[in-house]
Amino acid sequence: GLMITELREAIRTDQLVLFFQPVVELSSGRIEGAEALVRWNHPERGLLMPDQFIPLAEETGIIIDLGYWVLRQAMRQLREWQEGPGDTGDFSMRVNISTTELQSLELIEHVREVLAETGVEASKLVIELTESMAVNGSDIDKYSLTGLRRLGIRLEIDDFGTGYSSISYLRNLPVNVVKIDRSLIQGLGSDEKERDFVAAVLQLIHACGMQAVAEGIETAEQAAELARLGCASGQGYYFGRPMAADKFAELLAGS
Ligand code: G
Ligand code: G
Ligand code: MN
Ligand code: NA
Repeated sequence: GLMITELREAIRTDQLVLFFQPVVELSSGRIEGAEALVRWNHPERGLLMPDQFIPLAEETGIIIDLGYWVLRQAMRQLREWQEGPGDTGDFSMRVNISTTELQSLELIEHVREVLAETGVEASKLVIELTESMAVNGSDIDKYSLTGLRRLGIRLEIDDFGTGYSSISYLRNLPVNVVKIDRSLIQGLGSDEKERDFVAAVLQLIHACGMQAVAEGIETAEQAAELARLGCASGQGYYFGRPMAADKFAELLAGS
């Protein structure tokens, strides 16, 4: 269809654009990284959100090229910020990948290539995958996950708490960071039970030797509560919405 042709064209002609949302160290409020989120600047339809084209890209396999574009663009941007003003010493960049990418034999090679090309240290790249992708456990998935870890990049479970979470699987995953889904963060700040629940989730993550990031933080109370509970990092509208690169650079320069 038309949309498929357009999407291929969009990748080739740089109609895609990355937005960046800050990830903050909760104890200090310092910006410690960004999550790259793709948009499509469509010539007629304006700025399209990922849910309007990522599913199509997945179905058609275009996601492989799209993901490669996102990865390269994100690492180029990181390199630029590393060389610019602001404290970017341990600044990291998060990139989302989808099932098809994880199952592609090219993924590891793409990551290796982009790191070599941009000169970004592997430890500054965090790849976000969903719970079901990590748990699924096909041989190729395991191959990709171990291969990525061997390169020295960090792996993060996205949207934790929304999939089927058996407690025991988490321990055995080759994952460094767990991002707690915003549905678990929403009730924080008003309700004692919600706080106890999030505290238990954080304990689970820490008991697995992993780091926690909370997403969907919308209020100062939620940020303070999470810091008190020992959650290392946070993300959400309270700290900043996903924004264009030049806006993000201003934020960084002022930090
Ligand atoms: O950008 P927004 O906040 O609307 O993100 C919506 C969803 O799109 C999120 O679940 C996010 O993981 C996904 N998404 C955003 N950018 C990318 C990308 O570059 N690749 C993949 N596979 N998913 C993305
Ligand atoms: O699935 P993933 O976590 O990659 O998706 C990120 C999505 O979450 C983006 O669409 C982004 O706009 C959205 N998001 C980021 N912060 C907040 C927040 O504080 N509240 C809400 N409701 N959505 C958020
Ligand atoms: Mn994400
Ligand atoms: Na998420």
